[in-house]
Amino acid sequence: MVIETVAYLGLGSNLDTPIEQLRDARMAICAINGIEEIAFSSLYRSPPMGSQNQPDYVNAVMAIKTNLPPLILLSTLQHIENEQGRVRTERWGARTLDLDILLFGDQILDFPNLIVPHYGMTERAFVLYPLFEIAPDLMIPKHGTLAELVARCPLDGLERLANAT
Ligand code: ROI
Repeated sequence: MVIETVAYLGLGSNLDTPIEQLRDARMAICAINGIEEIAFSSLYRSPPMGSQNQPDYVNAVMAIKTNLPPLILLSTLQHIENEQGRVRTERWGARTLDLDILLFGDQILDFPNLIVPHYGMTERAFVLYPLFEIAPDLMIPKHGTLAELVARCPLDGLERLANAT
């Protein structure tokens, strides 16, 4: 039996033409056997969280259907990050491409290298608003409705860019 799970991924970049990084990442993710895209949010520009001494980010959220187990999905995404020449200068510093598993079905996962729901997602405008755009009725395990989290989260300078498609 093949178990299909709907997962939500966060994409972010602030180096090396971020819009292209996200577009290439989307194509690479869609090309993986066992992953099917369900939805892709608009692109959003956001001021950096963490060190202010870095360019603005471009962020988006993608919904996928997958039959990959979570840790295989994680290593697949890490491979794509590395393939796209990921530069990561410091913790909370600039990066070429960041791919995060935000949600994996309604599962709560606590592996040493993978915590789901993603630890920072519930208070980050650049995750919550794009997610709300593609899945307004979502429940976040341990945190309640996405709508409530969005209502409590200031925009923090987040700006919607042109449609990704
Ligand atoms: N800040 C923004 N705005 N967007 C990100 O994707 C992002 N990613 C990060 C840190 C450095 C925390 N700041 C960010 O990893």
